[in-house]
Amino acid sequence: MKIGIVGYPTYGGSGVVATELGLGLANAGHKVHFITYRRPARLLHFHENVFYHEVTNEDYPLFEYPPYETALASKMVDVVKFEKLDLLHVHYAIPHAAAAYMAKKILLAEGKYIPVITTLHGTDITLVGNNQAFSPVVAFSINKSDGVTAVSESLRQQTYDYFPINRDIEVIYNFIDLERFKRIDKDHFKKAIAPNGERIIIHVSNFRKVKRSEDVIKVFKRISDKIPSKLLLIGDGPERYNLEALCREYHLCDEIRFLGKQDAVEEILSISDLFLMPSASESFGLAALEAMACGVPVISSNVGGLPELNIHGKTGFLNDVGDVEGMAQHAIEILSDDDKLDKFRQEALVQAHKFDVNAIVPKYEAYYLKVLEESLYTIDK
Ligand code: GMT
Repeated sequence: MKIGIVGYPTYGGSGVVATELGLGLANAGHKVHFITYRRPARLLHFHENVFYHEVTNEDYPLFEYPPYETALASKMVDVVKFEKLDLLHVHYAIPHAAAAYMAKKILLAEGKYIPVITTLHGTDITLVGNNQAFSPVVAFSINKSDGVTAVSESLRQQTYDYFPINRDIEVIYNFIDLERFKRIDKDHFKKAIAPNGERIIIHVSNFRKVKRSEDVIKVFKRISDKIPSKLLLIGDGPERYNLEALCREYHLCDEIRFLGKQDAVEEILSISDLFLMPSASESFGLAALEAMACGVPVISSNVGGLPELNIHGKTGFLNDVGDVEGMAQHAIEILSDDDKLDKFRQEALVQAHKFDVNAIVPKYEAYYLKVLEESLYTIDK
């Protein structure tokens, strides 16, 4: 198949999933054309089946907001037409699904039907998408897609709850490359971070409000009152100043290290004992899955798709959003007992293996074939 993949090229979860899926499809022999405004962060090496088309936007003094959707739709038309794509798969509804609908209509006027599949990732439905500023377009473009997938059962249900949706949504869970995300020996690194054998706690996010990264520091304070430990914060974002201020307020600057954006996250996860994800909303929690694949148990909130990933009392624990006391107690329970920690590590690994990229990419391939077959009978949607 020749597949166009559209998404955000950033470190955000939806961009990572779009890129890893494209690479998985390319490894399976498909020709994959990425259509984005920048080279996707995880697209690092040459691959004979991978192509990249940059969306270049035009500025003009009249434009306070350069019209990205128009440039994107035009690029999609161009790539579909000249690369003879079989389908377009867009990740994150805003604005990709609406731009794809526009491209589809233009191509149809020229006699070419291009099926569009939209994958919903989370905030495109929950935080941003259901805002009145976007919701009519989001609902319309979901209904007009040829296929729609959601990354968890919870996100699928939320989509029906928030929007007037009159079509099926397929759940295809996010996935992980277990060749890359596995526990590797980084003992020298561990000694540098925790020279006295302290426990290492980790949080990876884009430090936006929705991640409640402040709760990470509050939970860590309670842990470090009881157990010698270090906290590693990976990523960057708008809350970083507040987080730094909280570290200073708690006199924990020596125990907490901000490592910024990192590419080799698996190396840092490999020296970690516990992952914290206290998010206010999380459709799936890809960062938690990456931790579990490296044998790191997870303490998370019980929102969205997290209970589908993190099994309470097995791979970690789930607490209500904002329950820093409860999260700290659960963290201490795991961290104060080597045998227990080991058990949770093993369960985290077992659970991560259920989301193996090699099992999930074929689900997308099967879904593509189903949508392509159905689109044979579709004249105009
Ligand atoms: O919240 C993020 O980290 C970024 C965001 C995105 O769309 O880039 O992540 C969403 O999609 C990820 C991949 O499907 C999910 O693993 C995250 O749970 C989801 N984030 C939220 O729902 C807040």
